[in-house]
Amino acid sequence: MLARPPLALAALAVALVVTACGGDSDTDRSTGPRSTGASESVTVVGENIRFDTTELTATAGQELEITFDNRDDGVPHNLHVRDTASGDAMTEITEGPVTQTLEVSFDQPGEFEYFCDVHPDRMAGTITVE
Ligand SMILES: [Cu+2]
Repeated sequence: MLARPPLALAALAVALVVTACGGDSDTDRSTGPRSTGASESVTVVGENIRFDTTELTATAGQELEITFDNRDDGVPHNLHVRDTASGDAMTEITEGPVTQTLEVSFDQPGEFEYFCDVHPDRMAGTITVE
């Protein structure tokens, strides 16, 4: 009977050390560089029938969340991205003001076009995937 409390304490001490180590590595993960599995995000504003950004970057194999902020009151726009890992990806053509999100990923490096289906000549850009 007398032997049990010290053993229990030893086990508790080991458990605390393990827990502390686990906590430390969690902290490292959240403050470290974003790596596999982490998603990237970016906002593209549509205003006066223009995209405010016509050059985006992404990493092959990583998800990119694009927020499209259509600020053109009463003007329909959408965001259409060519040749993503799952084919063309696009939001619905909707009159502004409206905010839409599109999640895309790319299998391999290269340059991929994005544009508005209503105004492809005026609203277009390139996503460079590394
Ligand atoms: Cu448009």
